[in-house]
This record gives sequence, structure tokens and C-alpha cells, in this order.
Amino acid sequence: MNLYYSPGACSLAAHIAMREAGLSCTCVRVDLMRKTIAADGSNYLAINPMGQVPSLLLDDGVLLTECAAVLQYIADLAPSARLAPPAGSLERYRLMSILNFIGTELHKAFAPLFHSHTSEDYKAAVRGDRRALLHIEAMLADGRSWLMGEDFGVADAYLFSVLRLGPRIGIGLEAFPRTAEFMARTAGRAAVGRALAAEGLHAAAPSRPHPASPHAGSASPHAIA
Ligand SMILES: N[C@@H](CCC(=O)N[C@@H](CS)C(=O)NCC(=O)O)C(=O)O
Repeated sequence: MNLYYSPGACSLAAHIAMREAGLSCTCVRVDLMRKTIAADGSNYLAINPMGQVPSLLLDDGVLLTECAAVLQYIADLAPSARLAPPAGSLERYRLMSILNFIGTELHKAFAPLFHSHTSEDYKAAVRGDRRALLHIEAMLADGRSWLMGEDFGVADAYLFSVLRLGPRIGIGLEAFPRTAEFMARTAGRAAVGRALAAEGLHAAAPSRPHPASPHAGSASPHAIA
């Protein structure tokens, strides 16, 4: 199984999930600017025509894309890791709801903030819309450690990966103390630390991209055993 990723991108969530689940896979770094495989310069668009990460190439040749689907697939490969509630349960639909919320209201809502061609007015409007972060803060208001309750799961990996990039785009968590604590708690997990280290990253993304980014970490595919 190959996990196509870019250091520090949303694919970090899938990388974390793999390690939390104790699964084996080969992590293949993608150059998102060039749309190539970093190690050999081959065409990534031949693998995923959208040119995005994460992509999960299964051993039977099927390609799975979209964070929410990839994360649930990984969770279902290792039920004992309890990264997702059982398929078909109401709790599983709650997880899907949260994954969709992170994907649409945070991940993709923030995406234009990374582009120099986005107008400053638009960026200010996105930064000023606090509803999504207030919603996350409310989810954590009962003192729970993780979004779904007491088990760390794939939604937590996704939220961490998206909010980790906040400092780079002017999205701070100063007004969201429970969410800030969530980020520190997640960064302290052993599997998260290993995923970050393997991608050549620190827990918090620097406010400006590291000079080596997006080429941080090894270009060579590496196995998670
Ligand atoms: N809808 C996709 C979006 C994935 C996505 O936007 N990935 C970003 C990295 S965080 C990417 O590959 N960007 C490069 C591009 O869009 O060309 C998903 O949920 O997985």
C-alpha cells in the first residue's frame, strides 16, 4: 500500500492514522508544485489526475482519494486501534459529520489563504469568520480529550493537520484555548511525533514556510513497518 503525501499537507492526517493504527505502508513524497513523485520526477498526475494528496494506492491497484475516505479506510483496517466507531453505527455518522466539517469548513475554507493571488479583502473575511473554530471549541467544551470522546481518532488527526498550518496563514488559536490544548495534546502523542519527524517537521508549522519546505523530509519512499 502506498500513501502519497507532501510534508505538512493534509496528508499528514493519513500518515498519523497509519502510525496510530500500527499499519505498514510505503510513504511516497509528492512534489505538489510540479505534480511529480519527488524521488524520481515521474508524473503524479498519472496516479491521481487531481494532483492532490493524500492518495492511497491499495495493493490491488485501486486508488483511494479524499481525506475523509482515506482516513476511514485506514481506521477500518485496524479496528482494535479504535480510530473510528464501527461502520453503520450512529457514532460513525457523527464521525463522518465531523470529518466533512473539517474538510469543508476548515481545510478547504483556509486553502485560499495560502495563495498570493487571493485578495487581501477575501483573506481578511476568512480570518474574521470565527464560526468554524468556535464550533470546534464548543465540541471540546465538556472537557473531552478528543473530538469523538475519549478515544483519539482519525478526526483528531485531520483537525491537527489542518490547524497546524494556521500560524502560516494568520489563523491563531489565542481565542480558542481548548483547541490550543487539543493541539498540544495531539502533538504529544508518540505516533504523531514519529509522523512529524518522518516528514521533517515540527509540531507547529512555522509562520513562514521553512526554506526547505515543501521539500522537507526524505524524497525517497520510506516504509512504515
Ligand atoms: N478534497 C481533497 C483535497 C485535498 C487537498 O486539497 N490537498 C492539498 C494538500 S493539503 C493538495 O494536494 N493541494 C495541491 C493542489 O490542490 O494542487 C481531500 O479532501 O483530500
